[in-house]
Amino acid sequence: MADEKEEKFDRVMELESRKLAKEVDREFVIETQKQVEKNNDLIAVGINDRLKERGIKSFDFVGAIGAGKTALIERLSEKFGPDHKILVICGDIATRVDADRIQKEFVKAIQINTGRECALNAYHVDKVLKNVNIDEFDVVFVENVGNLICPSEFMLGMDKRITVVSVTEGEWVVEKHPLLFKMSDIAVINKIDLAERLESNTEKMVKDAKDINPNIKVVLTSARTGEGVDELLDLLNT
Ligand SMILES: Nc1nc2c(ncn2[C@@H]2O[C@H](COP(=O)(O)OP(=O)(O)O)[C@@H](O)[C@H]2O)c(=O)[nH]1
Ligand SMILES: [Mg+2]
Repeated sequence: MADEKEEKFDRVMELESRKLAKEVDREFVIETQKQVEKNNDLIAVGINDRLKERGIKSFDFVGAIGAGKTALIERLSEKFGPDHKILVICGDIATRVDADRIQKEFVKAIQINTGRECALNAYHVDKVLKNVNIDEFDVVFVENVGNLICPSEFMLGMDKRITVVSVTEGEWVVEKHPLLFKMSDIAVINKIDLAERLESNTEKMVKDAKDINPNIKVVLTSARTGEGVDELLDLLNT
């Protein structure tokens, strides 16, 4: 009980330091945040150089909890097949459920528990890559902590960012998260096997993604039936 109180108090302090900082401190807080983002980008560039020079393909998946990121990574790993050695780095606040689901003979899954952090950053990925023999792998997937807000600003040094939304999240989910779709190369609209039943307006979701980012590639998938997964694989490979 005492611990719970302390935890809540810490949280309030944290929010205060950022949002309620006295005017004189506010500049300092913003500067520090900018420096953190700049350092993140430098680490991300280093990661991508290391992977590219070894010919390793790399992809990071962002999306809300339950959108189907793990299910799609499982499907894609199967498609790459046992002749590719795959490393998956999964971010989650507390559990290793996803890593356990993904792990296979030719897929090594490493779970990062971020605790209170709502997104992975390049430092997390760098640390993992420095602790494995990356020359063993042909493909790296990263599954970010489930949410559509915090990951936007932190690139992870992968070749392509894939944002996954599902038809169950409602047709406004894309337009509500413009920054993330600006920062993504591919938008996946998943669970299309449920679209008819939910009367989802998938055309609006596709249009919103294209309006936000004219360069984005959009693909409709069902990780349940496998529909669209080959198309997604083609987009990863091009
Ligand atoms: N019907 C349907 N269910 C799906 C699909 N993709 C994932 N799911 C289910 O949705 C739930 C969440 O999927 P998961 O991959 O864990 O989502 P994540 O939190 O984004 O990694 C699981 O019960 C999956 O079986 C899909 O395309 N169609
Ligand atoms: Mg998952």
